[in-house]
Amino acid sequence: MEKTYLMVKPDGVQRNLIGEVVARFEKKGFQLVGAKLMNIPRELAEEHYGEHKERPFFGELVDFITSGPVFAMVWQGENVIATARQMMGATNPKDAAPGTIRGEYGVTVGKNVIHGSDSPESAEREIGLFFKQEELAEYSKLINEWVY
Ligand code: RTP
Ligand code: MG
Repeated sequence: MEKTYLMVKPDGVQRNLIGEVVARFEKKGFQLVGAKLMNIPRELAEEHYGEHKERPFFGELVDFITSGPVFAMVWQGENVIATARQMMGATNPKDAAPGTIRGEYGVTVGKNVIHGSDSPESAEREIGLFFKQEELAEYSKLINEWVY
């Protein structure tokens, strides 16, 4: 089953939005397979956002993501990578459709509440950066026939 890495960013944690975010993905029909509240070490943050290393906002991005706890999660389900990105909304909350997480809860691009992997390759990479294999749960019944 396809898996993705999602993370409530420090702004979302401080604003008590963990429950709202988790509820949306649960209600959608996806399965939570891993989760933890953690502070991201600077090195891990730089690696996670490595694709943005040359961008002018890289320093600020790393400062922000390490500024407080994040809620790191792995979710699984059919097309979960692309669907989660749709549920998150556009990167800049000012462009994010109403009803999406960023559209409902964010205002500025720097504090946009949630991160989600953008491709199968980044999902695999990011899950590996944040979780050990033994931290990911396995469901005895992978397919819920009321969803699929
Ligand atoms: P994310 O990686 O956090 O899920 O967000 P994303 O794919 O929608 O956007 P991405 O292009 O990967 O950018 C990563 C994060 O960098 C911040 N950003 N700031 N100041 C700026 O112009 C700017 N542009 C991007 C955002 O917080 C974005 O989520
Ligand atoms: Mg991204």
